[in-house]
Amino acid sequence: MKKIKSIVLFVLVAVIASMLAGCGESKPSINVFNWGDYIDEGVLKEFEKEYGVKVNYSMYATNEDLYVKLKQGGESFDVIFPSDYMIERMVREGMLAKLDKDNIPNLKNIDKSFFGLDYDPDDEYSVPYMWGTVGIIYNKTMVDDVVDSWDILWEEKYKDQIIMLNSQRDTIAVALLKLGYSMNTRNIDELEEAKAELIKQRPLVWAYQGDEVKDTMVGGEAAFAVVWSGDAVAMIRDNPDLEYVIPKEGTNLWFDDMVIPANAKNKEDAEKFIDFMCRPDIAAKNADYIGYSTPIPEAIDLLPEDMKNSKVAYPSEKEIENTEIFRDPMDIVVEYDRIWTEVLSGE
Ligand code: N2P
Repeated sequence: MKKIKSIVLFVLVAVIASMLAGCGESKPSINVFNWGDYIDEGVLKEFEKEYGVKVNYSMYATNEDLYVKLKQGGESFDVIFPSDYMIERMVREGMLAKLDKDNIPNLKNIDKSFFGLDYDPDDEYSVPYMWGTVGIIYNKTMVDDVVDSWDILWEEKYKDQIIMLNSQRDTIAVALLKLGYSMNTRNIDELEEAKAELIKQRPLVWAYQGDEVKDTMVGGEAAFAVVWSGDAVAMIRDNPDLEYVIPKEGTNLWFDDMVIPANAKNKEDAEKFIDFMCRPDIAAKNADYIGYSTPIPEAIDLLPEDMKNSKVAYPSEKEIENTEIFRDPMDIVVEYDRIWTEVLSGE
């Protein structure tokens, strides 16, 4: 009798265990691949709770890293966050899926000025996530000069006090702007001149940094850094000695959007996720946490006063008059790769 009881118990435990395992398997999931420091992970938890969809979250550092990872295959992703020029390239190369807008009703919350931009003229593939500018952040206690030009990043006296962005497109653009050229030039001589400027600047540069720049500047370890505006907002919040400037030669105006790769395995839940991120309360929570600028006016209204009124996050039309949006370099992308490798190796 005792033996029968324990057999029954064993079978029962085995059945429950296999049911539980089955539950785990059937829970849907999405693979979300985003820039580092670019989401409030609490928002991911909220999505998982509300939709019963697990989010597998991983991160990259630059558009180029994202592109390479996608091309390598292996892993597949359901939502990624490339910038304008990279979206244009990915569409051209058939790497993205067209969105079913019926599944993204919260698109209506996005300001109309973010639609119809050159990188996705019919808004078929991308949903705006964050936007911003590129500028110079500097520590007012370490700099006496007026900071209003990219030229200051080539001043001998600031040797080892300068941080440049560890991002090929952004850094080559700074040199092009300094020279008075378009950041979208297709002229190889101009690109070569930009390369020479960056190689000339190298001995003055303490490091080429990505997300680490926030700790460097907040900790007062360098006088200047080229940064994305949202990171500037986050840094100024932590160290009021810092100030952000858009140089007079102009700068890059950028847009990072949510898109779905063509080989995504769970497009339906990816669209739910994108829709969730466009809810004003969620977009506000996220933008406040990361410091970046949301394209959703109702979300801006929900932000704390200091953030809502930040000229760094929400510049006036006039302040961004002298800006350019990156375009896909198409065939000359190989020149960008070559130039960047040569700049980093100092050749
Ligand atoms: C956040 C990266 C922001 C990307 N760490 C700017 N395009």
